[in-house]
Amino acid sequence: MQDKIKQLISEVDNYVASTKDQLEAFRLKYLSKKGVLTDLFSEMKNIPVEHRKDFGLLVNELKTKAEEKFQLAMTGLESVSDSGGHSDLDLSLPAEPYVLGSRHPISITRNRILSIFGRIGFTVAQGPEIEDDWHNFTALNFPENHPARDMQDTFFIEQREGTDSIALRTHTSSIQVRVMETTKPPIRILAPGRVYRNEAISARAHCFFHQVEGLYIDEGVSFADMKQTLLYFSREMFGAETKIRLRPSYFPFTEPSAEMDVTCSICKGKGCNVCKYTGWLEILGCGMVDPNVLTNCGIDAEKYTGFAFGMGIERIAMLRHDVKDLRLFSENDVRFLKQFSGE
Ligand code: 2U9
Repeated sequence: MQDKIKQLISEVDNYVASTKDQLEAFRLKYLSKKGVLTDLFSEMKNIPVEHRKDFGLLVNELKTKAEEKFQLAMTGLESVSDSGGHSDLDLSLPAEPYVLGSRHPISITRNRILSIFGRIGFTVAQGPEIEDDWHNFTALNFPENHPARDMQDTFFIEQREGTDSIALRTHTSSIQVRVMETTKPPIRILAPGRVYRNEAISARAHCFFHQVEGLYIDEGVSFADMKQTLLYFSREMFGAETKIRLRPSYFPFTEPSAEMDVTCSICKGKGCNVCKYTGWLEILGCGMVDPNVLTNCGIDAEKYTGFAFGMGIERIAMLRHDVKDLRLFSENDVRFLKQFSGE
């Protein structure tokens, strides 16, 4: 009798059901009320007491294996049709879609700025983040004792006597110096990129941020050209009704220099807490390229003039998206980042 059960166990082990009908036959043979197992359990009382335990263990093994085999085969056959064992899977259906991330708000804002200036002929230039003193300071007319050249303001990598230092660029103007050194005007470029300043990190300041600077050099370029170019940019960026105003300022690399405000796009110039009830928002600095800078970069300052401007991308993104803390842009918290979509 025990040999018979062992043979049944081996049969169950090797059993393969290809159709639901075959599996039903298996169920009827082993697991139904009139099946082998019911017979074997009722046989138990006829087994001599000294063999009953071994008999019981074998019948239980057969029962467990038959049940497991049935469950497994059932799951396997669920996707197989009764007629001929073809799969129900439709392999032509599209795959599960990938969950897409979203572009970073700094990239979205930078791309909008580049696209607006791109439409009036500005191309994009790039340069290294680690710069020498000449391209970051000296060529741009920074006096030797200017505070930006101080450890307090700039991250120096190698600080040497005189004007031989290596530092993380403090503005993307160094890109424009490199282009001017190697290109004959007309020059009409944008210089986007990350810049570094030795500042304590807070909601309003960070040790790195992003800029877009622009430079236009040709014969006869005037302050009026700059004003009109920046008015075009402001209207494209902040809306067709936007007005601009220029306030006199000072930068070592431009003369004359100005800071530019746009009418607050939140309150349309009426005054609100974003513009601190002035109706105006400061968005960029600009000016006519100082003739010393042209000369330093090998451009004839008698023949050519040019204008330049620079803006912080974080500042523009904060105004546009009402972000109150600069640190959010560099913390990579997806709850913040996934709120932005677009270009
Ligand atoms: C060259 C000559 C002149 C670029 C300019 C500014 C004015 C300016 C600031 C805005 C906010 C920097 O990001 S910020 O902190 N920039 O105000 N930048 S003119 O002038 C140049 C650049 C290159 C060869």
